[in-house]
Amino acid sequence: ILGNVSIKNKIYQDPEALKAQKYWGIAEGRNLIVIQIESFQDFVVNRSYEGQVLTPFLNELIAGESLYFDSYYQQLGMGNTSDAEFATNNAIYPTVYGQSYALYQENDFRGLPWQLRDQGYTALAFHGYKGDFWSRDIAYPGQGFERFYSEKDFVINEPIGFGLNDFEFFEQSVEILKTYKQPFYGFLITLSNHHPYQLPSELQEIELNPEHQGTLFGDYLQSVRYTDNALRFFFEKLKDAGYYENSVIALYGDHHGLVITDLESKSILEDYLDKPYEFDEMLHIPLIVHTPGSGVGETISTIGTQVDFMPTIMNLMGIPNDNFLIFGQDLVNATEGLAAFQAYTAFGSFISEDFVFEMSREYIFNKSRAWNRKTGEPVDVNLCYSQYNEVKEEFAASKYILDHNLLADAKTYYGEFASEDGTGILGQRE
Ligand code: GP9
Repeated sequence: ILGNVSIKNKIYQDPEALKAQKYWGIAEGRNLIVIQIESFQDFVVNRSYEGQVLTPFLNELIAGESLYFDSYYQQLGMGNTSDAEFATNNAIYPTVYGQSYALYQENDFRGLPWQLRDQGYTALAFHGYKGDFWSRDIAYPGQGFERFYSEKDFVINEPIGFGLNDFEFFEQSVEILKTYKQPFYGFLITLSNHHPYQLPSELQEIELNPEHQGTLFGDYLQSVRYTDNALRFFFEKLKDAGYYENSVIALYGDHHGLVITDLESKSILEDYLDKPYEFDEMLHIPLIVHTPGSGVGETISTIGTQVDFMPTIMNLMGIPNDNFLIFGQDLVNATEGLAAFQAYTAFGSFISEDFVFEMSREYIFNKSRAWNRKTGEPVDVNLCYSQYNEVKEEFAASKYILDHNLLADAKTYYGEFASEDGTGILGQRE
């Protein structure tokens, strides 16, 4: 039973009204290249360490023709990196009752790869690790990817950490893209910036203070800079291949890299950031959408998570969404957002425009904490009670939809059960 759960921002989008939306179609007809960057947190963006810029390339990108979503958060269940992919491509929450790719491999999806295929795109996934890791190989056909290039398809030169290094990954991926006609959707998942961030010393560029040498924090900064360099290299390769001008390129972090339960990292980060390092900063990731030649550059601070990616990119690409059950919203045109979490903090914790609410680990509401998002001042948790309940209902509705495989026939389903007032509140269904 979905009950009175409102599935936000979907359904019956009037094509004329869509065209009036801000930035509608600025990337229409272009290739879509999405880079999911391993363990990439937002705090490194536009920041220096001892006078050394950590992400010079991303900073340049943000200062140019890019939308930078600076209040964007990860959306994971039990599937970690694979859940970041799942939420991003489907605008639905992954579950905490297993790994969504494996659990729902038989489901019918209507996510971004399918939507773009309907527009004549070829949808391709790239990742330089074992194809069966996180059940990607069995999940991707259902997700809509027509071909998955995994470890066995790459030449593993000079591996770092898990395997293929980001430079090789990008270079070889561009060569593979060249074998396809445009337009394509290339979904690329990087690997080098993976815990424990062990970069060969000759590739380390950041001069660390002695107290940060040999720490996870110090290693993370080195590794982040390496990945930033690799991204610059990738963009050069895209230009060489003639794809750059005709592409919209989105980049985001999949999830946290330094956890608050690692007390050494937490302590160093609190010094470095000059504020408490809590779950809200840990789960904070960047999203950058670069549209060369569009003349559009802006920082958008509406709160969102990876479930908001698909509606956001579809607005930019000028594609009406026919996936009737989505949980995200277009962050360009939304006036208010929400980031609600299931994992890496207590289930039901959230960040609203006003508050940060952290459910207690014992799931006792009165023991939970809340603070003002802007000032950090404590606030009465009771102010968060109704929103906490709404968040739990949203997660339950998302799980119901996945458990009952309702995504693909949602159009019919909506037509049959939608409220007549067009609010998108679904009726009862046994
Ligand atoms: C493995 C890579 C890392 O293929 O995506 O996954 P993670 O360990 O970060 O979940």
